Amino acid sequence: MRIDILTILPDLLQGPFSDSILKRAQEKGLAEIHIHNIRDYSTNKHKQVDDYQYGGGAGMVMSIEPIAALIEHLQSERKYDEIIYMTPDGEILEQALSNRLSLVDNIMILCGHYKGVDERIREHYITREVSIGSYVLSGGELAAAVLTDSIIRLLPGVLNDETSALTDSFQDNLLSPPVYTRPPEYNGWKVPEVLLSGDFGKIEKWREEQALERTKQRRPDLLNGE
Ligand code: 6GU
Repeated sequence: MRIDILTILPDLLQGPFSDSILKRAQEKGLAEIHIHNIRDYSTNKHKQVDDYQYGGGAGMVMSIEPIAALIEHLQSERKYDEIIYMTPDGEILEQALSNRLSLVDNIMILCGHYKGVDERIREHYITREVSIGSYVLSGGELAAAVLTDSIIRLLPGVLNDETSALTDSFQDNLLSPPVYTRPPEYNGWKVPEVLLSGDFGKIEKWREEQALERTKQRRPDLLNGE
């Protein structure tokens, strides 16, 4: 799997991919993440990547030329399964989308900024528009990092115990049950007896009940298939 991220703020994206699971996935050769600076494709004297919007109004718009040049440069090298635009007016990211995207080979992700990109980019290049929730971020970079993380961790071999992505919250529309580790008692606060019982049948049943109860309490929408 290869992910190319197109941004005007490449430094903002270095951190999330140089640590922990995403770093290891790249070191193991399971994922390649390439960050491209849109500004490098500006032919403008001042390396400008935005401009005033036609029709007037506050806020700059990301210009078509440098983004189109970068997209076409990448497309000349390989075929992309998806070209995703990160924008607050996109489809809200859910686990099912990450699951689907984890099965393709090449993804491009364009990070939005300012008032957004020239609409012609969306019309002619973008195959999918994604938001990570109903709130506004300063730019699409953090959202692109969230989307990338949610995809890469699903690739076979990325997590140490391959089954652990399968038991994540949301994979079966259930939240995860509570977890505990040593000590068995702290400040008088005890770990549930059943977890110390060694009876794996009982433990599994308890976890299922807890997961269901937690989902009913916190996210009943998941149970209703909403
Ligand atoms: Cl993808 N971009 C921005 N700017 N804000 C967001 C978002 C994306 N998703 C939620 N809020």
